[in-house]
This record gives sequence, C-alpha cells and structure tokens, in this order.
Amino acid sequence: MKNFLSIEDVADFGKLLNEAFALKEAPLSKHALGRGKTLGLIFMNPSLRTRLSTQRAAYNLGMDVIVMNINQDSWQLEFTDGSVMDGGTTEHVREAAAVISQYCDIGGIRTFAGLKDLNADYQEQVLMKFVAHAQVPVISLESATLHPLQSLTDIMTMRENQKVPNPKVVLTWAPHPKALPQAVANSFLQWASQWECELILTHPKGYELAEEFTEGISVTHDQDQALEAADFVYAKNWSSYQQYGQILSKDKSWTITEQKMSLTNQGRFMHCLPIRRNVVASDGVIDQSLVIPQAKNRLFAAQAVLAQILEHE
Ligand code: AN0
Ligand code: CP
Repeated sequence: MKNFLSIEDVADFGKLLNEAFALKEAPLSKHALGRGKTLGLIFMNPSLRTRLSTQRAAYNLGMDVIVMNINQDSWQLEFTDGSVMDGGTTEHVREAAAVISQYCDIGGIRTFAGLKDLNADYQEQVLMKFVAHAQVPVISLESATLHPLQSLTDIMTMRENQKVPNPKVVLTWAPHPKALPQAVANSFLQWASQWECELILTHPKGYELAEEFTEGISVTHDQDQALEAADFVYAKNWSSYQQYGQILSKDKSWTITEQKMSLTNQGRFMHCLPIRRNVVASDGVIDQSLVIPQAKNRLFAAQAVLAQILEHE
C-alpha cells in the first residue's frame, strides 16, 4: 500500500481485515517493523480517537510519532496555487508538506470538509494538495469526503459481532445541532458495499448523499421500515449534500431510542463517536451499544494500515 486515502488504495480487503484481526490477537507481533521510522500526524481539526489510536498503533509497530495541530501550533497554511500571500496565511502547503516529509517516513492528515464549496470538498482539494507535495506515503485521518480508518474499523466490528451471514446493516441519519460532513456516511457506504451484508440507507428527504456513494444501495425515507429486523444500526448525522452544508432538519423522531431498537433483530447500535447523547441516540441505546469495542478497533485498523505501508504491500 502506498497511500491510504480510500478503499481504492486497498489491494486486498480480506487480507487487510485479516491483518487487523491478527494484530488484535498479538499487537506487538510486528514491533520490529517500524523501528527507526517516524509517523507524522497533522490535525487541521479536533480529534480524540484518531489522534490517540493512530499514535498507539504506531508505537505498537515500534515507530516514533510526532503530532502537530495546524492553525494552533503551526503557521496558517495556504492551499491555493499562485495566491498572493499578503493575507492571513503564512506558509504554503508546497513547502509545509515537503518539509514535514523530511522529518517523517509516513504522514497522516485530518482535514474536514469546509461545507461551503461542494466542488472544493468533493475534489478533496486540501488532501490532494498535501499528497501532491508530500514525499512520503500519506494516510487519511478523515478528509472532506471520506474516513477510511473509521470504515475499516466499522467492518471489523460488524464481522466480530455478526450472528448471521449477510447481516442486515442500516445506515441511518440522526439529528445533530451542528452542520457535519458527509465523510463518515460516504465512507461507510463505500466499505460496507464491498462486504457481505444487506445494506440499507435511511434519511429524511433532502439528505440524499452523493450518487457516487449510493449507486445500487437501497434507500428509504421511512426509518422504522429500515430498522425492521436489522442486525446492525449505524447512526450518523450529516448535513445536506444538495443544499450543501445546510441543516434541513433537527427532527427528534429520527433519534435512535430503545423503542426504535426494538424494531430490529436484537440489532447492535454503532456510531463512530463523538456522539451527542439523547440527540443522536438515547442514553440507554448508547450504553448497550458497540461504540466502545468499535473505538478499540480503531487501534488495530490503524496498525494494519501502517503495517502494510511499512511492508510496501
Ligand atoms: C466529525 C464528523 O462528523 O465528520 C468527526 C467524526 C469522526 N464529527 C463531529 O464533528 C462531531
Ligand atoms: N471517530 C473518530 O474519528 O473520532 P475522533 O474525531 O475523535 O478522532
């Protein structure tokens, strides 16, 4: 693996999953692999899980890690080529990415959607500029449109907890007070559609995701119908794609409650975290859910990806 920006960078999905499970069994089994190598993590947005799990994953592989928060600890970066930098930005990504590459063997970057300019976000302008000017492999720590480390984790967690072959998996929109990116939902669809499951997407009208991610996937606006006999319920808020970045609804009837979960086949609730309690899902649902084992799996997903990059597979 060279970069890890989406599922398209994965040559063999089954092999990557097996690697993640093998590392979960024996986290230090490849401790010699990363000796003398450094991972550099760049955060343009907040993070708890990605920051900590990716660091710990690198340590388990014997790597050193350096972390930087852009916009707080670093200079304000410019991403537009040819811009006259007499405003707020101090350093261009051309130099920044190249310089970071002098200090690291693998780079990671988190860069959320701005949710103002659909084309800029869906062309992944910030991520791709960073990749273009980096001289080392790059992993996405959540980009404008995708969150592949999360999705690999999600598939691991479903595989470990599935009670039947071809489980019914529901990705449901849920309310949230802030406008959030579509990245987790897009990425979940992209990975789950390459896994053996019956995948259903449910959201209120106006929350249609980009066609490139929903092609061939069943969609319903009736959440209760979608939840019927579900084995896994994956909730996530996202802002509108068509009315880009807008909040069109805060409808509390989409909150996942115990009553909603009773429609399922003793289904397990999942969420990438952080979750707003009693907005996205009720306390009772979260407390009975897979969210903590899911977060634990972030460690082994990151470790598997780093190992494959270190092994140049
Ligand atoms: C982010 C999002 O929705 O993309 C990160 C999720 C991992 N969530 C929030 O900003 C609350
Ligand atoms: N799920 C996830 O990526 O969490 P963080 O935003 O805390 O990293």
